Amino acid sequence: MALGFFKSLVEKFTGKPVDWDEVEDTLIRFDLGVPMATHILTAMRDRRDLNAETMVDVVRDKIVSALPIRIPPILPLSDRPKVILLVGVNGTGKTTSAAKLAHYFTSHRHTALLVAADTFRAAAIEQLCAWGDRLGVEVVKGQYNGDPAALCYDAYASAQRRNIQFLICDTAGRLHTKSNLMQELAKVNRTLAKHDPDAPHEKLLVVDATTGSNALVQARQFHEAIGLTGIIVTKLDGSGKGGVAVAIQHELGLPMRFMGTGEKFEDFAPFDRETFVNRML
Ligand SMILES: Nc1nc2c(ncn2[C@@H]2O[C@H](COP(=O)(O)OP(=O)(O)O)[C@@H](O)[C@H]2O)c(=O)[nH]1
Ligand SMILES: [Mg+2]
Repeated sequence: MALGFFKSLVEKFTGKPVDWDEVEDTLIRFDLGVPMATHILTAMRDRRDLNAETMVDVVRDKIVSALPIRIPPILPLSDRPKVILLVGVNGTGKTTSAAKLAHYFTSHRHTALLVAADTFRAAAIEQLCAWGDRLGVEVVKGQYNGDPAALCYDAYASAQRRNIQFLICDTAGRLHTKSNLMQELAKVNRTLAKHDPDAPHEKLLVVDATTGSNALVQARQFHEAIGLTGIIVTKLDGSGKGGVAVAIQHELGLPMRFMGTGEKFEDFAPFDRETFVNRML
């Protein structure tokens, strides 16, 4: 059964010949990326029994097989904090996702500490502190305009001293094209690595599903600059279907760790292939 996004296409082609241009346009609007869209089109052309319904089956099959069945959960380390760094461009949902992650871990009986390492905007520090109050999770904050690397370094020491399992660092939004800001992130990483050579253990790019294929460009550049370990896709409750996450997985091999589906802290879940694909189609 075709749902939502693909429904109009199915209605259009039921009992009619396939308009390949229209199919291609629809696939492009999925933000799956050109290689993936081409792969799907080829598979469709190879189907002898192609009709509106089998067309959706092909899309589903191809998307499903491009995504991992299951992504291993992020588990705590036994002897030291696990550091999760959230990065991305402005407004994608980093601060909200930091709070959601803290809630996710604490609701799984783990301990977490948030770090307000977006020192660019005073409002960002307040925003994270407000989340911390609401969730009962402590927030380490520094000076407005302070050095985020030094702040993360100190926060790690604090987390380690108190046996906190997860240290979640929010960072300032930055354009992937600004190399000085990318260097600042690299410095945060180097500084954290002085405590633990493997830290940050997770470097997650937060991408907004509504920005479409631009998220793939962001992923390429952040990955090149700091070596990402995965992505969090936000605003899947909006008009974006998150196909770009499939493109990012396909091209860069970066798993989608979590899905954000709203502004509340509970609108957040680990990646689940079925849920994701059903939402998409
Ligand atoms: N609908 C929706 N809104 C979200 C989601 N995640 C974040 N937001 C909203 O997006 C806006 C920017 O989020 P914020 O966390 O401040 O982004 P940041 O600049 O990357 O830190 C805020 O209004 C959030 O409430 C989501 O999954 N769904
Ligand atoms: Mg923020």
